[in-house]
Amino acid sequence: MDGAHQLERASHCPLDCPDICSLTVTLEQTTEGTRVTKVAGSEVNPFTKGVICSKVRSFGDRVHSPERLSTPLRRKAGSPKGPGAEFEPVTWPEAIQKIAAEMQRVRDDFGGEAILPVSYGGSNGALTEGLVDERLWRRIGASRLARTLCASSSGAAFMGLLGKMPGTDLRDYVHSKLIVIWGQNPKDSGMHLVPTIKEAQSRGAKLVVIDPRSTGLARSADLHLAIHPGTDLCLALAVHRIFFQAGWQDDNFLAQYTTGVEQLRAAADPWTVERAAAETRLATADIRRLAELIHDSEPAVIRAGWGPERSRNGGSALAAIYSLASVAGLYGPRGGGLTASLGRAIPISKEKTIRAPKVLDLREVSLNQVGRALCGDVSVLDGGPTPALAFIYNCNAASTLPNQNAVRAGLKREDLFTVVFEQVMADTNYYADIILPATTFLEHDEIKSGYGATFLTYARAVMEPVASARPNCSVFADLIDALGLTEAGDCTSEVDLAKSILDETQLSSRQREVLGETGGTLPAFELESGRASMPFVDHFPNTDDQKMHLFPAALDAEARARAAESGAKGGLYVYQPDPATAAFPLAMISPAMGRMTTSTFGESFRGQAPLYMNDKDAEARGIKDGDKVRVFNEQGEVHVRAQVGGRDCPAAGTVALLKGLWERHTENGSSSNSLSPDHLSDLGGNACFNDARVEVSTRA
Ligand SMILES: Nc1nc2c(c(=O)[nH]1)N[C@H]1C(S)=C(S)[C@@H](COP(=O)(O)OP(=O)(O)OC[C@H]3O[C@@H](n4cnc5c(=O)[nH]c(N)nc54)[C@H](O)[C@@H]3O)O[C@H]1N2
Ligand SMILES: Nc1nc2c(c(=O)[nH]1)N[C@H]1C(S)=C(S)[C@@H](COP(=O)(O)OP(=O)(O)OC[C@H]3O[C@@H](n4cnc5c(=O)[nH]c(N)nc54)[C@H](O)[C@@H]3O)O[C@H]1N2
Ligand code: SF4
Ligand SMILES: [Mo]
Repeated sequence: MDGAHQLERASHCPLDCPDICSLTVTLEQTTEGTRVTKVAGSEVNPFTKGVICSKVRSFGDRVHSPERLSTPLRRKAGSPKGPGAEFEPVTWPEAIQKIAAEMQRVRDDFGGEAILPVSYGGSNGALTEGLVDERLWRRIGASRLARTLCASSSGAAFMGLLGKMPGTDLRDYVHSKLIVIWGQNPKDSGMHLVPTIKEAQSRGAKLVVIDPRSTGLARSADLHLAIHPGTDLCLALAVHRIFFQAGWQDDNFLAQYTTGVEQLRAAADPWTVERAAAETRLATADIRRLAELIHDSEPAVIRAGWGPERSRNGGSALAAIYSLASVAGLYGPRGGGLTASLGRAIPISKEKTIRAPKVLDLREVSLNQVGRALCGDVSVLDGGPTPALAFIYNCNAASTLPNQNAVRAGLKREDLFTVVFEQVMADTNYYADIILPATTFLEHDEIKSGYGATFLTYARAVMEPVASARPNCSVFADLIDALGLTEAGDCTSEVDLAKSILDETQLSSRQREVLGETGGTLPAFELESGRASMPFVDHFPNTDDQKMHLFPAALDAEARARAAESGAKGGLYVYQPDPATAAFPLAMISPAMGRMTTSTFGESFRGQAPLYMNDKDAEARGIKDGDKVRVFNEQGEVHVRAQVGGRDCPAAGTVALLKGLWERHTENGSSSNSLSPDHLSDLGGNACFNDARVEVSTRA
């Protein structure tokens, strides 16, 4: 093109992914504006080493997508909410004034708690979530939101046992002689671990994969345990019991660095290999082999993923897995130990920058129960009013929240005023009264603390916002202004907010220098020598006595209270049985897919998603590969085609429908979340997506 001008800019990927890649973005500037022509990996991040996933290589397609929002929109008068709703453009000042007026009205009529913010972690770091938005919610007295959609079972378990403490650095896995990938699928959801595992394998490491599906990594493993979903607790406790019975436990480590081993041992005692085999549907010999491999290998490392946390037993399961690394004495040698979900390279401090006090007595709604909350179900309203205004941002709620039919029914309420602040025309938008266009990470500044690769990054926008899209912080600042809630000293510009956060996070001057003013990556836990800091060698649990608590009383009480809600007996390490019934015997899981990040990029995923089924389950139901099927339970139903056997096939008794699907990706517009229950996990109140139990039949 005439007069086209190319330039390259450094950035970082802040998408919800453990890897936090460093990027080089190529832009073409013409008289018509700036276009992203290439996104490539850069060498700045030593873990991702210039390699990135295909989603982000084509990120220009998202930035310039025909489905990208270019202006604020309002629902046309008379157009019903939901799929097919029609919208018309409005100006930014009109949209802001309307939203502010509605917030004021709702607060006057029903109280601030009738305003419900609904947000999660789309592509969001420290500048775009929980900052100026949080300032608004606190000042206006909105409902608090328990953002427990993900990583809260594992987070609660990790915090209770170890406190905030980095695990084994993923780069150190090359030194391992045994790698246990427990409920993670790095090929699709954190790809840079795969070459590290391959490298370790080429140096003689053995690989164990614990996953109901026959993933690529599982097929290349020395031992694949195709566990029944939600039963990792039984497996982990059985391995503990084998260790204790054989006297394999590392008594020196346990005495020096832990408390509570006797209680853990008592909890494991009933879990004979035979009992665990019955619940997990694994062979007894395989369970024993797992224990033997862990005992015989040094260094051995466990990578605990997110699969095991998404069930009623999620917290206890993860706690038992974390404990296993200590009972087996895996810490010490480089390449040994455990890595968990609780990453956050450097915990970022934002309280002073938010500039509004936390109000703990405001009612709290669980993000997992937003559907029922919007429908006015008092059992999830915590004594507060039914929401009259929902402000949805950083989250494609109609796709990603459990109990999808309740979410949709709630959002269809005509007496609910709904704002959706989005980058593209996602499913949730169709339920909005006002839609606001948001910038992508190439158009706004971001600070991100990685949760897998342990780096802190600071990246400035590489281009001007597309059309009239705006970053979260400036939109929330405008709303605060329009509501008359601005206070002297509030900072609102991205640069000032970033400076304030970095000051508050108390980085040393050396760290600040490494991070730089843009494009910098700060390794969080590196020693002067350049070696990654090692747990129980260089750093220790962040608990009151610096020891790991294998049986924290607070977690036991929490799990007990959760079980009591449904009249069951519970506690830490107490297994809650499989929720299958004769009518709905199959477990349905909804794992991550490589081409999307939960529902992000749905606009460019053409075609439909299959239901993955095991040959045995298909045969028992007369279903053949490619058949049209109906997947259903008491909560909802999904119409898709079956993919029987083959890649990523689940074990018999389990079916899989990928997470994050949009309406267009199934025949009846419903996704796995129409089948996922909205009860909460034993610890941390996590979503229990994988507790869905279903039946499958053919359809015409
Ligand atoms: N491309 C891509 N990358 C992503 C994401 C994405 O959607 N797409 N999502 C991001 C997010 S939000 C997260 S939280 C992480 C998640 O990263 P992962 O931990 O990989 O999460 P999942 O895909 O949910 O589950 C991992 C594996 O657990 C298995 N699994 C399911 N239930 C169980 C169980 O009960 N026990 C065991 N042992 N395994 C089970 C599944 O079959 C799956 O292969 O990935 C992040 N990265
Ligand atoms: N059935 C089932 N459902 C699941 C899961 C499962 O395992 N099974 N996994 C769950 C997990 S692990 C997670 S983490 C959640 C993720 O659920 P969500 O947080 O809803 O994640 P995304 O689907 O990525 O949607 C985020 C949206 O935020 C928008 N966005 C991104 N950046 C910005 C920004 O700066 N400003 C604004 N205003 N918007 C922005 C994106 O366009 C995108 O549409 O989904 C959960 N849903
Ligand atoms: S989504 Fe993950 S793998 Fe892809 S570029 Fe971002 S950080 Fe890297
Ligand atoms: Mo997640």
